[in-house]
Amino acid sequence: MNLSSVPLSVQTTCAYCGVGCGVKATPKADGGFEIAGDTAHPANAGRLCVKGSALGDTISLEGRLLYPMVRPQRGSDELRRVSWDDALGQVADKWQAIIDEHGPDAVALYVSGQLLTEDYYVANKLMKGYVGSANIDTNSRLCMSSAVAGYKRAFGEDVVPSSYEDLELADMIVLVGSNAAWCHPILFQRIAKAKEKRPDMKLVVIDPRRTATCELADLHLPVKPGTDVWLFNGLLSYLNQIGAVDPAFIAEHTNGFDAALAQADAECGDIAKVAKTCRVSVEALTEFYEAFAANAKVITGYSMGVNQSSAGTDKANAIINCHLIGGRIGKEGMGPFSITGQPNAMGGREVGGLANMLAAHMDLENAEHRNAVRTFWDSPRMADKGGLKAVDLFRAIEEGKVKAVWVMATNPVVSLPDADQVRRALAKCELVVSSDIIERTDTNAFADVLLPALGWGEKDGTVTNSERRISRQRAFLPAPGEARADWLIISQFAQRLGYTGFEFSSAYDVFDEHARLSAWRNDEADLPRKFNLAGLAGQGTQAYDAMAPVQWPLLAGEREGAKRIFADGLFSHPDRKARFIPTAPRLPANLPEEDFPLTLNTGRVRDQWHTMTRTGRSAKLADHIPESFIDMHPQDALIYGVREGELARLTSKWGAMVARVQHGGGIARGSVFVPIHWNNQTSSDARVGALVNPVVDPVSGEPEFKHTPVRIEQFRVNWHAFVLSRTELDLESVAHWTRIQGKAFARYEMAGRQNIDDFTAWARELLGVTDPDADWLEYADKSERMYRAVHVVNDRIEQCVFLSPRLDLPARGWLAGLFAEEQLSDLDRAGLLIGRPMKKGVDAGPTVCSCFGVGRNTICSAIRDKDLKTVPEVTACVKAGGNCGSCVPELKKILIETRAEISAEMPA
Ligand SMILES: Nc1nc2c(c(=O)[nH]1)N[C@H]1C(S)=C(S)[C@@H](COP(=O)(O)OP(=O)(O)OC[C@H]3O[C@@H](n4cnc5c(=O)[nH]c(N)nc54)[C@H](O)[C@@H]3O)O[C@H]1N2
Ligand SMILES: Nc1nc2c(c(=O)[nH]1)N[C@H]1C(S)=C(S)[C@@H](COP(=O)(O)OP(=O)(O)OC[C@H]3O[C@@H](n4cnc5c(=O)[nH]c(N)nc54)[C@H](O)[C@@H]3O)O[C@H]1N2
Ligand code: SF4
Ligand SMILES: [Mo]
Repeated sequence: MNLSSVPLSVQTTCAYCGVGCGVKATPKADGGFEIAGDTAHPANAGRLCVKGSALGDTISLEGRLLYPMVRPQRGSDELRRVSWDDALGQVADKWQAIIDEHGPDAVALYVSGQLLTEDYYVANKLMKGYVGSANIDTNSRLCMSSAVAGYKRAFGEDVVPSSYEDLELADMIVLVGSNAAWCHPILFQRIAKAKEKRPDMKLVVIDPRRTATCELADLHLPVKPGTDVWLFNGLLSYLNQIGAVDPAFIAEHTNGFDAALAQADAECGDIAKVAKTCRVSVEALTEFYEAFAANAKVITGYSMGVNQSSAGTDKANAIINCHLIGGRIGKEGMGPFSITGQPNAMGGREVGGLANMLAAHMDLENAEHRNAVRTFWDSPRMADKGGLKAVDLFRAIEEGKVKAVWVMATNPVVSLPDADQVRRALAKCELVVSSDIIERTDTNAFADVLLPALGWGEKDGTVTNSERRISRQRAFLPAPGEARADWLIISQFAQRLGYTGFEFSSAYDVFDEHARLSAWRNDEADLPRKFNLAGLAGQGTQAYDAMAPVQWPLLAGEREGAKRIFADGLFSHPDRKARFIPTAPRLPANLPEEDFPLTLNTGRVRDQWHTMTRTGRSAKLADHIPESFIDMHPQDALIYGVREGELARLTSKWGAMVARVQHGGGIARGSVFVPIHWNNQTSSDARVGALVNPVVDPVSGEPEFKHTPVRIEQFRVNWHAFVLSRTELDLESVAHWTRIQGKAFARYEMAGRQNIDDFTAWARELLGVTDPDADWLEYADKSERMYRAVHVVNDRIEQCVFLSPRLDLPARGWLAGLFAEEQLSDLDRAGLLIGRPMKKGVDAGPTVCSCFGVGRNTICSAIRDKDLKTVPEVTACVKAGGNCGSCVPELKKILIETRAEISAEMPA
């Protein structure tokens, strides 16, 4: 890329979630970039959530993988830098040797919804059209493969029929298994705004947990985990009973109604019975059913609480059935809307990223489709059967059936279920290659060859968001080190293998081929697909570079794509009809039992992204939830002998982890919730994937991430401590630790078992201070076994450590502030030794608003002192919530709680 041609501001797309917000990156005088929302982008109209706003914090080169590396010895930490030529040569030789000896199914690619469409397209072409094996699967298998399977069963094609706008036009929105307030914040804000304008608009949230999303809901149904099919079968039966049916639509445009209804009636015809099974009140369930029937314009949005289940595909179809019965699909304000997670989950679906799909919405198992693609690609060897799905793929690797795996843009040692099995598999695999932007990850630790990819801000191409809108990601940074675009790495590899058809010279070349394939034979009667980018084919590099966000389908000559699909009642099955699918309800595959009495639910927190390789580098994002946790009901904690704030070990049949117990207030008895983000780079023992059962949905192959039986017990330690340090620590002697990124320092929360006799010696060793003359302040209370020490260099705080046998350690926020100061004042030194700030009001409490760094204490005090009564008043007073708005649901909760406290204190 020629940087002199880069305009002052570059319009690109956020690197994170499937909302797909437009971002404007503008260079600053100090060499950094100002990141702001793009007002011209239809997804966000200028807004960004807290993760998007912090993108600028994650573009530094610290920790980046910048050169191709090989690991001379398995299991060793040592990496050797090699040339691209060498690296690709080594991989190609070994790869080809394995194919020659064991056939094409002995090699595999494991890719990601975080690749650009261009990268994804080339990877698929290579495997399915040239290597001749469909052993290419993606982390989207773990994410929305159930939604894909549900759409395909119902519509004959994987098509999201609605647009974001429909969420604003709906009279009722049902969010099933979606914590949109934290996971799709800008979409959630659009819903919140629409609801503000039209307070009659109803929001129903179906989730076993009371999440931040529930703060906006008119009705929350805290269903028993895994019972969604009962709930929606019950709804289908109810809608039929009261006549909320469109008989003409059913007759003309669908098949299978009678069978689906009979299935629903059989077990779910009685509201009281369904309520009991789902563990919700009959009143609440009736309210939901009545509202669904009464409001024609209903959008049902669903996400991981639906997809990540051994009944995920049935859950999706049970929902779609309820829309089909009233013909409520593809029209303004209505439809079953799968909300995708990753920035390019949808692009992956277009290129056929899953092992059981073919490019451009064609089917691998369909000979006609295979022929069409073969001709288009002029491919020497087409795969003719589905490949291994993610969980099976890593099993086949451990069994030695797959002997080479190339992982791209995903971190399976953290994110797959039964994650210790993934470690075993990779340790056994003959050739492990990883393309990543970060050098040290849990997965890279097993790679023989590491290939440096271009990251966000450096790479060029397209992504498709949840509403089928294709947006450009554009580079505004030069390529660092020797990093290369993923599509280029794969193309060069393919050429080394001797394949022609990979002579792409730019992302545009790839995109154009992808667009042409989407239109290829798409007008023939036996091959019609809704997915069509004909209007973007042959547009030329300039138009591609300037491409505005656009939805598909986009037919030849069209400038704007379709907002809605299937309004004409013509679906993609051969008979052009949609299908009702009978969904027989069943419980999760593994249920709690004596040894494992609790159900483990896993998911996301507001300010972290997946395995934290990027968001974990931002101090701003670390504040909201600095450590992993086990959220549980206080009564369960009492029963199992664990206490809030203390560490506990969770164990399942598959693995174990350690984290801190918390009572967030939103969990029903019998369940615990643990975030997915922490891993071996950020904590000693908090990788929750190790516990997750590897059971998958029989249709989609998506794992059951939300329901694993576990037990909990105390994790006994003799002391708790934390360190703030400008240099990295060696944590060998510590029983449990978490590393938290600060501004110019790292914070370590830790706990240990060993008896510490000599505090000073222990602390100096931990902090790596060998100089006996170092400026070292300390305070020790031998009888209380409390200790604190501060290491000062040139009058500036360098490190500090605080230790106690209990959890009564001082607030970290105040200490973090001292690291921003060039010089410690006498007052600061005194405060350090007594373990609390000498100035008043400096403990802001846990961060609520990450954008402005506003803590809970500050917010509560303002509500009390200024008698604030609404969220806008709080924002006006303390700024919290005034930028990205991601914390507004939490502000609302704090406001309600504090106002309740104030009224309780008032004299009667
Ligand atoms: N902050 C943040 N945002 C993200 C991501 C991130 O890592 N961090 N990742 C992105 C990605 S890839 C994805 S896939 C999305 C995920 O977005 P979401 O699906 O909204 O997020 P999760 O937290 O995985 O799970 C959603 C909810 O499902 C509920 N649930 C569990 N079991 C059941 C059940 O049986 N029935 C029902 N109805 N609900 C259940 C959980 O309690 C949880 O609150 O988020 C995207 N956005
Ligand atoms: N227990 C549990 N596990 C889960 C889930 C759950 O809810 N519960 N959710 C699942 C879901 S929905 C998802 S989507 C997965 C996500 O899980 P992963 O995909 O494993 O998580 P990420 O951290 O996003 O991994 C992306 C990797 O790609 C690297 N990377 C970033 N940009 C680029 C690039 O441009 N090129 C290349 N080559 N590499 C890049 C990053 O450094 C990182 O190592 O987790 C799944 N696992
Ligand atoms: S909602 Fe946030 S994370 Fe998602 S695309 Fe928009 S700014 Fe990025
Ligand atoms: Mo995902």
